[in-house]
Amino acid sequence: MAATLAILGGGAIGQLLAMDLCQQQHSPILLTRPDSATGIIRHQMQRLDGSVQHHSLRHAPSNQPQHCDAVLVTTKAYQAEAALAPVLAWLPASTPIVLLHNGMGPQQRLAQRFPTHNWWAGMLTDGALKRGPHSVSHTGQGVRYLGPLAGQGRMPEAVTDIGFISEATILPRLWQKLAVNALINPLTACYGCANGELIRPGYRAELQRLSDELAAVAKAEGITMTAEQILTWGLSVAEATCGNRSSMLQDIGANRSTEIDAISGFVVERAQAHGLNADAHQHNLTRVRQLSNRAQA
Ligand code: KPL
Repeated sequence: MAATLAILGGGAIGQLLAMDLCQQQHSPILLTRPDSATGIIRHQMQRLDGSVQHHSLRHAPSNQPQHCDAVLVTTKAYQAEAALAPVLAWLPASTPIVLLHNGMGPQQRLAQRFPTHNWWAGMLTDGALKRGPHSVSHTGQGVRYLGPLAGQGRMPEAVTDIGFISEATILPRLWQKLAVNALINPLTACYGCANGELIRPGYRAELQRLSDELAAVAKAEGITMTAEQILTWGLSVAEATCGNRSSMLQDIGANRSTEIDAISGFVVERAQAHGLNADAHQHNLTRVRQLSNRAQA
């Protein structure tokens, strides 16, 4: 059955998911800034095989009530809470909200602050490049997972139609993605290099330290992942996306805020809560904040 999914966040991933939904005969709504104009806008997407597709997407301001079966949040981590505020004012509490940003922290804060809402979280590893406000390229096929953050409930089948695999417990997947991001994103941002550079032996000691610290923090949080697994995930994603510039490197280059607080910042915060050492992550947190302040000055 055709479903209406609202997408909050019109970046590369938001556009990619919206186009995938159209392709599967669903009707996404792109929620735009409060008080912006409503309208039908033609979007373009270049698929992995190079073919170009067009679909007309409904745009609607996020502060205007809409009928929708679920909300997919594809903003950056640091935007999620503010972007959701106008939506939570009209969204029925039972409608699932799926948080798909990198890193952690906003998921837990939102679920705690608004406990009556139906919170889900997910992660995807697709590569996508925003070519313009209405144009995106799918640059890498990834895997997509989602699951309830708190409580249970049903998710419209539309998410399965666009490749999401449902997990009863989503936290281990979120930690796995966090681990990959905590290894790749700060280092590529600090060294100004493509992801694939990190495979070189010169980076191995730094990656190993980050993996060791992260494994200890995850264990204290009840998540089983060894330092070896973390290092292997980091290196294999760096290799699979070797030509890519990480989202954090792109954010620094474009003078945007970065997701460092939800990535290294989250690791440091959880380490402190357990009295554990996370000096290597703290070092990355400090360096990226400095770079970001300099870029935005
Ligand atoms: O998620 C990513 C990002 O850049 O944010 C990775 C997996 C590191 C790919 O670039």
